[in-house]
Amino acid sequence: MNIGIICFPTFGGSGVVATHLGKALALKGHHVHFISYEKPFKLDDSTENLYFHKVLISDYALFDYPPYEHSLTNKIVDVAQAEKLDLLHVHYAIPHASAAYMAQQILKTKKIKLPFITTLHGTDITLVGNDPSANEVITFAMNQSTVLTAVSESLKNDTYTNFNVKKEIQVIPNFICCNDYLDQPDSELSEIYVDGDEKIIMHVSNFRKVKRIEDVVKVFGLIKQSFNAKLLLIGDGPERAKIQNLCEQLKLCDHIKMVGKLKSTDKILSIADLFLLTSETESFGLVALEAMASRVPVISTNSGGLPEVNINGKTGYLSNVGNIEEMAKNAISLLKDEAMLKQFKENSRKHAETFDIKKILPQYEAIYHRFLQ
Ligand code: GMT
Repeated sequence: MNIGIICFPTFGGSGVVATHLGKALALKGHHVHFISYEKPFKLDDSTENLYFHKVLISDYALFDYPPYEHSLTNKIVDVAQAEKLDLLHVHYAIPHASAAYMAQQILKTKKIKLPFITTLHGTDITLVGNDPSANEVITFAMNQSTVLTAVSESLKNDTYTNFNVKKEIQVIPNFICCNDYLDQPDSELSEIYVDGDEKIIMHVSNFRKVKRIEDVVKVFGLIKQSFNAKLLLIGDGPERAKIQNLCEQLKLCDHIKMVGKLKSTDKILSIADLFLLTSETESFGLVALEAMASRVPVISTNSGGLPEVNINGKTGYLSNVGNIEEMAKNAISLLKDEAMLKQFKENSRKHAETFDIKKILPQYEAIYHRFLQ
């Protein structure tokens, strides 16, 4: 099949999922065409059957805001004709679903059919899409999608609650390739980061407000009172300066390492003892799943789709948003009990395996085949 994939190329779960999906499809012999304004950061040059088409954005003095959706639509139409696309799979509804719809209508005038599947990822529904400035367009585009999927039951319910969506939403969860994650802590990284008997607490995100990283720092501060521990903060984003200030205020700077953005986290996750995810809302929490695949239990909030990923009392613990004391208490009791920690590590890996790409890919392929029929 010739498949077009639209996604954001930047650091973020939706782009990661889209890229891994594209790579897996290419390995199965499909021709996969990524369309975006930059090459997705996880896409390497060397894979057969994978192509990247860059959206060129018009830059003219009249535009304070260059019309990206317009340029994207044009690119979809071009690629669909040149590469004879059978279907389009758009990740993150804004502005990808409405661009896909517009491209579909243009192609229709040329007697070309282009079905499109829209995968909802989270903030396109819970934050950005829910804004009055976006609601009408996104609702229309979701209803016009040939197939609509969401990455968790929670996101599906949020979509029906917040939008007048008539279309059936199929839940296809995020996935990981379990083989990519290590069995044992990476010894080189342990040498760099772990000092003696230190416990490693980890957080990975794009440092946006929704992640509540100040809670990560505060939970760590409480853990630090019971253990020799270090917090590794991986990623970067708008909240970074605020976090730095808080570390200084709490006199934790010597114990917190801002590692910055990493292209891949599979190795560094292996050296963590616990993973913290304190988000206000999280449609799924792909990073939590990645931690679990690395045998790292997760202390998280219970918001959005997190309870579908992190099983309370088995792979980690869930708490209400902002309940720093409870999160710290759970982390400390888990770190104190070696046997229980070992059991949680095993449970985490086992549960992560239920989200392996081998189980999830066929669900997308089944949809694609339905299109062709
Ligand atoms: O978390 C982010 O800010 C990035 C965002 C994205 O669109 O890349 O992540 C969302 O999609 C991921 C992949 O489906 C989910 O695992 C994340 O939970 C979701 N983020 C939120 O809902 C906040």
